[in-house]
Amino acid sequence: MAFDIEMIRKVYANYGSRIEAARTIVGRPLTLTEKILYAHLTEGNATRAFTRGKDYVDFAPDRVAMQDATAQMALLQFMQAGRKQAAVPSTVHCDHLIVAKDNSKVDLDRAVHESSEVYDFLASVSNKYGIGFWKPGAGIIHQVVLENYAFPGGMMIGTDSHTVNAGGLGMIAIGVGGADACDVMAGLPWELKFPKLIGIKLTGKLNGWTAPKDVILKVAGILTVKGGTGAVVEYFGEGAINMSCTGKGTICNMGAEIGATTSTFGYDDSMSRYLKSTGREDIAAAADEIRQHLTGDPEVYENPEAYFDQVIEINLSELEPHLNGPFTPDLATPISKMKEAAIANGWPMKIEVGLIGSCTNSSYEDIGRAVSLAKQLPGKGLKLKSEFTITPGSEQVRYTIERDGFLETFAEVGATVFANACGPCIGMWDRVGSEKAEKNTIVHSFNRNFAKRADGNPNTYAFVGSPELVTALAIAGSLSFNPITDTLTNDKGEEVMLDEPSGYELPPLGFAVEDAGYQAPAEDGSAVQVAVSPTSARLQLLDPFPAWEGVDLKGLKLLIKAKGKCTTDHISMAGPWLKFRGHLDNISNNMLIGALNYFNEKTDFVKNQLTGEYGHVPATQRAYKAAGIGSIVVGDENYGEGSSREHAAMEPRHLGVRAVLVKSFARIHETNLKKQGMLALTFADKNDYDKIQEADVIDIRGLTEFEPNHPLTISLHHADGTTDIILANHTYNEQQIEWFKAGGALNIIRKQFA
Ligand code: MIC
Ligand code: SF4
Repeated sequence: MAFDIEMIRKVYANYGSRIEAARTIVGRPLTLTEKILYAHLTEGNATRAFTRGKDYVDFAPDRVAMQDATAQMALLQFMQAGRKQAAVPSTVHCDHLIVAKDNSKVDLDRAVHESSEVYDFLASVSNKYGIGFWKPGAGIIHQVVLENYAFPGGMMIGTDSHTVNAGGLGMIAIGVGGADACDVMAGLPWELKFPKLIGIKLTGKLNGWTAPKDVILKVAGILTVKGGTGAVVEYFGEGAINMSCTGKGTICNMGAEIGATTSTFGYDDSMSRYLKSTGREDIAAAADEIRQHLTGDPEVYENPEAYFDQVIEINLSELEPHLNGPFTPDLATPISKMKEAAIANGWPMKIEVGLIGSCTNSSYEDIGRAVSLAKQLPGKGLKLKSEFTITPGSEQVRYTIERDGFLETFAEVGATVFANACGPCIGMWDRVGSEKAEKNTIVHSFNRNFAKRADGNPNTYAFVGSPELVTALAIAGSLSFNPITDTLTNDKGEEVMLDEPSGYELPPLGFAVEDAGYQAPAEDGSAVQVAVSPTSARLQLLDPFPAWEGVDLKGLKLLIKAKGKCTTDHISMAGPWLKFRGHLDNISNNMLIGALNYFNEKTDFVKNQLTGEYGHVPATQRAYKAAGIGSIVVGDENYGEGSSREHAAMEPRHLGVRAVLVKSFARIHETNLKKQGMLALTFADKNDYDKIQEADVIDIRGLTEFEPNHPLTISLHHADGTTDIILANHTYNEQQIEWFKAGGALNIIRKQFA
């Protein structure tokens, strides 16, 4: 039986009437996205139609998911909210803290030993507050959620940007910062600007070497890393119906890489098959009963231009396999053009490592198709030319692929199987020799490939592709290989071709698992003690941030003017820093160390305006803090792109940065800044970015009249005695202005429950 089936039945019982009310109010047929959103209004039945891209709306999500690296901060905040139990079904997943080095068993044992303090903390908080706990080794949050918790038509939030993966099972699933999760677990509404809608019509059918991954790689190429900002992407058409549920998950997962709020697909037979094969016949039956509500209205899909803000059409029958990268997930190259592109750009042709798995691509189908290639090696007289690794997404998948002989085949060709965890995808990869910072190429089936992400080496060129393409490339060992047209020379000197990959959508013998790694919480957790040692290096209870002092902010120093791409990986790096995710002061020592200083093109090297000397960003900021001086961070386009980690907002807050002024923001990061009581501002005129000088002293005016839709005024006092006055826009609504005034949203919740 499915988890929380009663909750799901309750959601479905109201579905028809909620959608009817919405259709009447909106006065036209509805997209799936609108149906799910209107069915989850805090107020119940819709009483007004919302304007996309404009209205802030209160929603009541059905559930919350958190992974260990973000759950620590989310739960430290939740512990202050004064609730006895999480108000909605919630789960914690231990997946981010396991370093991939030797093999799954050794790596897992090491992690359990090294991170026991954090795991014990998460387990006891979960136990106390009625939260389901998935132990280290159980799998990656999004795979475990897809297998156990996602349900068509549901709405969830999760403290990880790839929460959107659950769109593969027809949910609206959205990545948020821990403070948002804290609100929902505290029973408060969750606020989101009503999204714009991008419709993607899929025609035809995937075939040969092309995989679901190629759909999103192509979409990323079209829309770029910013193109989905503020929008939900809804896929439809016969191509969607022809695709597996887990393939849909892959597409939705990587929707995070185009900045989309989330992506989703209408309920269909592939979802029903997946639900049944993962032991959730009850959900499939319940969904079948309200099937028409769990997909967009037929009029919408017949005439999408009239209902979506933007429509893209992709013919799957003609789609080519793609490789995206390096350094950004939207640089899309069809495999037939890769050789040319690599030569033209000087990308290292030789592939050192191929890595498959991750939350994006570790379904039975993915691994099965990859194994179908590995199986060909002995018969064709071929060997892997690159190293090859597999990170299964969950213990259920791992157990099943072991039973079905896949792992044995991988072992025979010399592949390494890492633990069921994020591993190399999040820089938890102890890669031999990476400290030498040699220029080299890797290919993987993960979703992100920002500089330094996988192994900390800025000279690793990482390309993203489907598991089957990554496997073929690891066999060939070269970026120039196109498996559709090219031959490989075997051990007898013959030219051979790889046969097209093939595999089952779902395990013919069904999924199996011995210990999935789940730990249910106590019925009544009130007696459970949660201990945080005051001397711990990894956990630190939170002190409330101070409230706004009630006056304009004057005399702020420019901390850094970041140039170009500044993702959350640049602002709060992962990898070795993940171990401090529960200790705000310690993790603050990584603040912005990856951002490029506009004035000297160096990372982690900024001018301390008090001494005139150059130094590390965190140390410089600590000096300002010690002197009681606020500061400001300036950034470029899509600042804070990437992850949901609120550390990227809490660290500057903790160290005394007052405002972040950029050309544009990524959605989750902007909200995270607001939640933590920071000023998140954008240049009214993007050219004003050029007016910011290295030794500027900055005032922010208009805060005493801070109100929605009114820009603030910024004075830039330059070192030469001149001043520029510019305007800064913001998207704060009344509620968010209250967060700013209170010094952070949590200060308000604390009072409510005090
Ligand atoms: C990521 O893929 O970058 C992460 C690590 O999963 C993050 C969350 C985090 O930083 O903990 C994400 O995508 O939100
Ligand atoms: Fe983990 Fe990578 Fe997925 Fe993030 S994208 S949840 S780090 S596997």
